[in-house]
Formats: sequence, C-alpha cells, structure tokens
Amino acid sequence: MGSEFKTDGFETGRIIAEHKELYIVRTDLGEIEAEVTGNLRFTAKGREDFPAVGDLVTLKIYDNSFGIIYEIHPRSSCIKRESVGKQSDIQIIGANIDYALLVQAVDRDFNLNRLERYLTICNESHVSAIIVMTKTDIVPEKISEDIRFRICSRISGIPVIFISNETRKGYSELLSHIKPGKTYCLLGSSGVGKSTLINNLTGKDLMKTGEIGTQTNKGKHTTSHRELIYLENGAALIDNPGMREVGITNASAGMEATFDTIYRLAKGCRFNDCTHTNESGCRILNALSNGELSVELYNNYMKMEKERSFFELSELERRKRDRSFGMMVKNYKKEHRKK
Ligand SMILES: Nc1nc2c(ncn2[C@@H]2O[C@H](COP(=O)(O)OP(=O)(O)OP(=O)(O)O)[C@@H](O)[C@H]2O)c(=O)[nH]1
Ligand SMILES: [Mg+2]
Ligand SMILES: [Zn+2]
Repeated sequence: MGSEFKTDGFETGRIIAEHKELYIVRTDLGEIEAEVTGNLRFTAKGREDFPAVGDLVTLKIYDNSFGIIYEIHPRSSCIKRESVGKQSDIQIIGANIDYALLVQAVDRDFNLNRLERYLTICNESHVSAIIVMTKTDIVPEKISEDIRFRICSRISGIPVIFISNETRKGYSELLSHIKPGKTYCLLGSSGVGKSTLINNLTGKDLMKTGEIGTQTNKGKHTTSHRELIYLENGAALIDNPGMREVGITNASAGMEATFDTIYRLAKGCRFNDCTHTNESGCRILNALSNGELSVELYNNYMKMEKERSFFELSELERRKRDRSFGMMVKNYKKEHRKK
C-alpha cells in the first residue's frame, strides 16, 4: 500500500466516522476508536492533513480497542468545500470517493444552478456524478418528466435517476449503478431523503431520518455527522448532513468541465481576455442573443466564475501574507544571531 509502516503491529483501516478528533476506523479487528499521533497533529498544515471519512490509514491498535493513527494513505480523490462561516478554511466531505450521488427532491428543492455547483465540485475532485431525484411519489408524473427534460437540456453525459423512497420506484435502476468495492457519497440539501435511501438500501435503520410533519423542510438538519456504511455487496456509502451552501473554491478545471459549452464558445471571442459582458466580437454574447446559449446557464456560469476568481485572489493574498510573515520571522532570527 506504499506505506512506510510495514512492520508488525500496524494495521490498515478505513475511517468510517469522525467525532471532533476521535475517529472510528473499520479494521480487520473490528471497528476501533482512534486518535492521530502527536506528530501528525503538530506537523499538520491544515485540515487536509488530518484524516477524513473515507480515508485509508495506518494505525496501531492497543488492547483490541483503541488505535493510534500514524499515517493517511494517499487519497485517490477528495471532495472539499469551503467551510461556512470560517473564512479560508476548508471542509473535507469525503476521501477516496468514486461516485457522488447528487440528491435533490422533485418538490421545491429542485434547482439546476445548485446541481451545476455540485457537478463542478465533482469534476474538480475527479469524482463521477450521478443525479438522483427523490420524492417522485409526491408530484404528478408530468412534473418529474418536466424536471428530467430541464436537467438533460443543461447537463449531459451523467445518469439522471428518479426514485421514490416511499414506493421504491426507480431503485432497481439506481442499484444497477451501485457497484461492489466502490465508494459513493450522498450530497444534497437537508430533507431530500439521503438517510432514508441509505436505510432502505441497507435494510437497517442505521441512520436517523427526519420525520414527516417535522420542520425538515425549513432547514433543520437530521444527520449531523458524516458516516460511511457498507452495503452487502461491498459498496460503501457516505451519508452527509444536508448542505445549505456549496461554495466554489479553486475549481477552474471543474468549471471548465461543467461549463464546456461556454468554454468552447469562448474560443470564438475576439479577445483572449474577453469578460463576455460587453465586448464587441464576444462569441458568448452573440450566442446569447441568437438563442444558441441559455441565459440561465450563462448567469450561473458568471456567478460561479466570480466566486472562483474571488477565492483565487484571496488565496493569493493569503499566500503573500504568509510569505511576508515568514520573511519577517527569518529576518528577526538573522538579526538576533548577529548579536
Ligand atoms: N414522500 C416521500 N418522502 C420521503 C422520500 N424520501 C425521504 N422522505 C421523507 O423526507 C424526510 C427527510 O428524509 P431524510 O432521509 O431524513 O433526509 P436527509 O436528506 O437525510 O436530511 P438531512 O439528514 O437533514 O440532510 C423524512 O420524513 C423522509 O421520510 C420520498 O422519496 N418520498
Ligand atoms: Mg440525513
Ligand atoms: Zn466573450
């Protein structure tokens, strides 16, 4: 596994849950509570250097019950987002994920712009996306059909599956996408039925779900922790608390993949640094006026691109600040050595 800890006494495990700085690790010896070594904690530069749900880790287990995590194996993928509130801090949604299920309900929750945001994060993280629309039992079929049409006219090349967690309609289609040995991460707003889906697929009430008639529609979160569970076929599913905002960070490659229509058109703009807002000879404005490009797609792209470049700028600023602080410390040390 490319681990430097090959000696006896070390195990490999997978992080299945995280509570503050205590991790639950699934190992051959069962589920073990574990902490990271002091060394790992002190050398960590940021959140990414700590274990996250989905990570493979090397740990030493004491008394078959408590573990110390020595290292995190290189991640094949990692879904991140900007933390809400705390600026310039990131949150890891999951590591070593193969597919993200982008879950929305066909009721008021349906939102194409938000789907594109999730998709950008997936594209940036090298995670394949599958769109899952829930609660088809509460709307007339015509509404679901209309939603499918609207999704497919803006997003292509991704499976779009309609399900009901009540009647289980659409489950067989969804299950045909859930492959043994792969890891799936459920992303979506609170109350769309992520935990209900996981409970139904496992046949166990592992996850707490919101009750009908409670305030789940008003933004109360039922799931409060990330958690990874295994299905009988060996596929792993990560449940997430519902997200209110999906901030775009350094996602230029993700943007390019998600908005390829726009990037392709932009190649036809007269100026290389075209802002696609008022330039003459702008291929995108031209496509907008002749109906070739949808206004909604353009608006969402412009909004997300603004966020992305803002993030990029503030990151540059932060690096500059860190660098000048580093210089200050270095100069200070030099001065003091002279004396
Ligand atoms: N009618 C109907 N109700 C559903 C469906 N899926 C989920 N629900 C209900 O919606 C409510 C919220 O479901 P949860 O599974 O807790 O939603 P969640 O996405 O896990 O929400 P958070 O944990 O807060 O992010 C529950 O009352 C479910 O019974 C569905 O397909 N149809
Ligand atoms: Mg939940
Ligand atoms: Zn342009």
